[in-house]
Amino acid sequence: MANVLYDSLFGIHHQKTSPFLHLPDGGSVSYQAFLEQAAQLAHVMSGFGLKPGDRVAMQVEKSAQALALYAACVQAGLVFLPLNTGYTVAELQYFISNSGAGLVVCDGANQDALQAMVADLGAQLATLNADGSGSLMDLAAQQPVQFETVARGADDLAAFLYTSGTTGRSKGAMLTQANLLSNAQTLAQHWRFTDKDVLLHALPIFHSHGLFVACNVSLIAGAQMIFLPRLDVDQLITRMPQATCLMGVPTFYTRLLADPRFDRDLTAHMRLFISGSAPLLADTHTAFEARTGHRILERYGMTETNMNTSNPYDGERRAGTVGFALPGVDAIVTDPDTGVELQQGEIGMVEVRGPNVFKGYWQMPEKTAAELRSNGFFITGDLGRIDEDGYLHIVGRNKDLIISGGYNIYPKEVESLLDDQPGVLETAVIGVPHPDLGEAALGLIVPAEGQTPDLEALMQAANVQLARYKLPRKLCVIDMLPRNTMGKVQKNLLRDQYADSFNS
Ligand code: MCA
Ligand code: AMP
Repeated sequence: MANVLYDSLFGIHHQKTSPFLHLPDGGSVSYQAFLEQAAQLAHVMSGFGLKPGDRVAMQVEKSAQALALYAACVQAGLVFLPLNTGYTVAELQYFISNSGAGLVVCDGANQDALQAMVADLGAQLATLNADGSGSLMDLAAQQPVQFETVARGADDLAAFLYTSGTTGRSKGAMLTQANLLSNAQTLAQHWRFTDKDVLLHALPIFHSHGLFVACNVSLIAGAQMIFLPRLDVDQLITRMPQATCLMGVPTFYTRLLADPRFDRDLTAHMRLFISGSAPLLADTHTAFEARTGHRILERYGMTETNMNTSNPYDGERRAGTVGFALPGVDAIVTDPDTGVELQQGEIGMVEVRGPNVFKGYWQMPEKTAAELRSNGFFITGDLGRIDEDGYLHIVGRNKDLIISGGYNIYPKEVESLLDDQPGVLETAVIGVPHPDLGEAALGLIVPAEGQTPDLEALMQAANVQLARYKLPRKLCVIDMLPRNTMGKVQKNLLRDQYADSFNS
C-alpha cells in the first residue's frame, strides 16, 4: 500500500529546487527545502511516539513551517488538526480532549497558558512561532532530511477540521486521504492550475479554503505561492504583479475594490480570481468586472465536503450563483421535510454526494447519521435552487449560522454564554448585513425584570470563553424577543428590524 495523498501532493516534487513558497520578507523556500523540513518534522513526531492515525493539533500563526507540519503529518500517516489562532484556552481544551490529540503545537507565547491543560489531557506540547523558531523546529533541525513515507489507504484519515453546529458541541469532521486528493485533482483541473501559476495566498491555513483548496491545488499542480500571513491590501497590491491567481473570501474583493490602486492595469496579467466561503454579492461581482475586466469565479464548499460546485472556467461565470456540481460530484435540491428531490427551479435543501464528502463526525455516530444519508448524500443545511441553465443559487440557510468575513459563528454558542450573565433574561444573536464582513453578529439582550445588564461586562465574559471573532460587534438592549405560536424566536423578524445596524 502506498500513500497516494503524500505522493500526489508532495512526493512528486522531491527533486525540485525551484521555488514553492515566496515569503513576506522577500525570501523563498524551494520545494526540495520544504519537503526536507517536512521529513525532519515527521521524524520529530515519530520521536514523540506518535503512530499512524494519531492526531496532531496545531494552533500557530501561518508560516512555511506550519505548512511543512501538515506535509509531515501526511507523510507520517498522522491526522492533521489545525485550529483557529483566535480560539481561547477553553475552546482549545475541548478540541484537544475530544480529538484525543497526542501532540499539540502552539505558539511560544501561549505555552504557559496551555502547558498544564495539555499535560492533563495526556498530550505532549511543542512550540512553533510565527518566525519559524520554537522547540519543534529545534528538534527538527537535528533530524535526517529523508523520511520513509508511511503507507496509507484511500479511506484512512488525513485531517480533522472542527465545525460547530446549531446545537451541542463542535464536531470533528473526519476527512480521508481520498476526500482531499479527489478534490485537489478535480479543482486543479477545473481551474486549469499548472506549474506556471503563482497563487497569492493571504487566507488562514486552519480552514479548508486556505489549506485544502489553496495549498493542495497549488501543490498538485506544482505551482508557487506568495505566502502572506493575513489579508493586507497593501501587500496584495504590491505582490499582485508577481502572481497569476488569487483565492479569497468576499471581504478580500470588497477591500480590494475600496482601494483606487486596484485597477485594470494592476490586474491585466492575472489569470483567475476565485471567491468562496460566503456569498459574493452580485454587486461586488459586477463592480469587480467593471473595474478590472475580470469575472470572479465563485465556488461553493463546506468543511465536511471540501468543494462541491464551481462556476465554469471557460463558460459564463454567473453573478449570484455558485455554478455547477464539480465533475464526480452530485448536487441536488430536496424538500427539507421529506428529503424528496425537487423540480428544477424550486427552492429546497442542497444535498451533495461524491468522493469529496467526509467520512463522518469523530465519535458522533448520531450526528453523522442525521446529516449523512445512507445513500451518500450529505445534507448541507444550505437552501438553494437550480436555475433553468443548471446553475446553483444558494438562497439562504436552514441552519442558524452567521458567516462573518468567511468565519462561522453559531449563535447558540454565544447566546448560551450571554444568557448566563447577571441581569440577563434571554438573548438572541443574529447576523445582519455588514459592509466589510458581509454579515456581522448583533447581540440582542432582554434584561431580567427590573435589572440593567452591564453590556461591557457581558462582552468581557464572552471574551474569556470565546474567540474574539465570535463576539457580537454590537449589543442592543430590547424589551422582548418576538416568538411564534410554538414559542420559537422569530429571528427573521429581528434580522429585518435590525438590518441597518451596521450600514448606517
Ligand atoms: C477577524 N475578526 C473578525 C473576523 N476576522 N470578526 C468577525 N469576523 C471575522 N471574519 C476580528 C478579530 O477577532 C479582531 O477582533 C478584529 O476583527 C481584527 O482582526 P484582524 O485579524 O485584523 O481582522 P481582519 O484582517 O480584518 O480579518 C478579516 C478577514 C479574515 C480578512 C476577513 O477574517 C479572514 O481572513 N477571513 C477568512 C476566513 C476563512 O478563511 N474562511 C474559510 C472557512 P478584536 O479587534 O476584537 O480583537 S472554510 C469554508 O468556509 C468552506 C470550506 C469554504 O467554502 O471555503
Ligand atoms: P464551513 O462550515 O466553514 O465549511 O462553511 C460552509 C458554509 O459556507 C456553507 O454551508 C455555506 O453556507 C457557506 N458557503 C461557502 N461557500 C459559499 C458561497 N460561494 N456562497 C454562499 N455560501 C457559501
